[in-house]
Amino acid sequence: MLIIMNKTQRHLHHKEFQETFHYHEKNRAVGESKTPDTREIKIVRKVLDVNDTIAKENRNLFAEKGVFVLNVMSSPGSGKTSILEKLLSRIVKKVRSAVIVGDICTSNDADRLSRFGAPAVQINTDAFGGDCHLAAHVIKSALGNFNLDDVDLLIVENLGNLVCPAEFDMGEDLRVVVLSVTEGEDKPIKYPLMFRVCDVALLNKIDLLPHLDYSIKKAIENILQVNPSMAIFEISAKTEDGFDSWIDWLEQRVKGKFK
Ligand SMILES: Nc1nc2c(ncn2[C@@H]2O[C@H](COP(=O)(O)OP(=O)(O)OP(=O)(O)O)[C@@H](O)[C@H]2O)c(=O)[nH]1
Ligand SMILES: [Mg+2]
Ligand SMILES: [Zn+2]
Repeated sequence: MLIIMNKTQRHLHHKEFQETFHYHEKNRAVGESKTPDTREIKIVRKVLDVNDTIAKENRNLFAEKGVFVLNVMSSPGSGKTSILEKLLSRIVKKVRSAVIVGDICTSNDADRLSRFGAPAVQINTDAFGGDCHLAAHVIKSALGNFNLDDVDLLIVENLGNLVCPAEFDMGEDLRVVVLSVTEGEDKPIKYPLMFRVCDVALLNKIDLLPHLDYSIKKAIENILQVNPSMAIFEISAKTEDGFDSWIDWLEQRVKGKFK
């Protein structure tokens, strides 16, 4: 049997949603929106509208300060931190970088990334309900840890999750999705929103291909079916295969913003 959840059910795990939900419940007692469906859709819209407003403020601030912002997303363990370690090791001397990492618990990833000399801030969402994504207001409050005048590239590693991080704009310039070859070729068509909103897909862990029944060709077809304009790089964070091409491409994008 196939059960399709509605949009409201999908958002029930978000703390912001629940707060807004209670607020509306109170209003309903004094005669606001009546039908459950209408009310629920309105609430979801409101959460995302508030986020978009803060994302716009973040984006204006980044433009004013000359900061290029990357939002790196994937399912848990696809290799986001490993890729960022290799990226930072190559660019940190020429591009003034800073890092924000989101996880439910632990500072493992910020510890790994701070070894390269760029300031790194770990956000743990456990303290505010275990949220499974970073939102614009969280990034805004983390910015107080940096002097943005000294930052050219701000790298955000989102929580490991292929679903709701795709819905929350943070004011970034570029969205990166990492898909490792151990996850199966069908993820782009199973989680289409993530692949629709991203600008570049990094097919990671290609060093493992000899051990797997995995078709890179099929994975690329699936990505392009969802997002025909996606830039795609086949890489390995272990061997650094493909890194020259994807970092050249990234540098062009960063330069493009400030031309
Ligand atoms: N063989 C191989 N292993 C990799 C590669 N990239 C990452 N790994 C391994 O995959 C595991 C997860 O890597 P992480 O970089 O921690 O993944 P992540 O996406 O940051 O994980 P979360 O932050 O927990 O979502 C680690 O054991 C890495 O060593 C790769 O290109 N090849
Ligand atoms: Mg990580
Ligand atoms: Zn979430």
